[in-house]
Amino acid sequence: MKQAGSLRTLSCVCALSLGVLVSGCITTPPVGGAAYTTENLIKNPSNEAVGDEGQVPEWTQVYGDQWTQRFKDPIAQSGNAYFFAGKTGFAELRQDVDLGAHKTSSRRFHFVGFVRSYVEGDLARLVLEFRNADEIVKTYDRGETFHPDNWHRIEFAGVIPKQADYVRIRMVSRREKGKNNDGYFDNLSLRLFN
Ligand SMILES: [Ca+2]
Ligand SMILES: [Ca+2]
Repeated sequence: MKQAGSLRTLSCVCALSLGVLVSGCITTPPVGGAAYTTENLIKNPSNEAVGDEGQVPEWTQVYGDQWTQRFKDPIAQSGNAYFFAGKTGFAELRQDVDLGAHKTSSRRFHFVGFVRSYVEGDLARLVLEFRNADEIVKTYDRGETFHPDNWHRIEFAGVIPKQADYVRIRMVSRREKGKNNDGYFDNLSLRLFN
């Protein structure tokens, strides 16, 4: 779907299924009357960017070296592709988002991401860590999830800790059966607001 540039980061592909909104459209902060002060701060947030062989643009492979785009079985939550760890037992992909430029203008954050698993039992976990050079100031973590039937929305919101200089976003997947590590991720967003 082609969209004007200014709209693109604040919108996503919406779909109505049986009258129920099933997409991850994120247009307002989870606080009444508030408005976002930033666009999505995560780069390549939906794994639509094509990288060099063995690379996922903007993301660091902490565990596993087969992170890549996956396109079907299941289809993506947003766009054409999503994050897939390949034939690895345990895998982690991470991105650090600098808060420095935004700390004086934004007090709160809103994170949304989608996870899914293959039916055989592999697990997907999304973690948000507010950090500085010395320590992890605050962690948001729902633990390992198993949602084989649909994309499951994980959402965190709160006040940005004063001591935090950046946010580390971690996608962690663990294989339980088969060759592939089938904990999937898609359509991540991190926006700030007051
Ligand atoms: Ca995607
Ligand atoms: Ca598997």
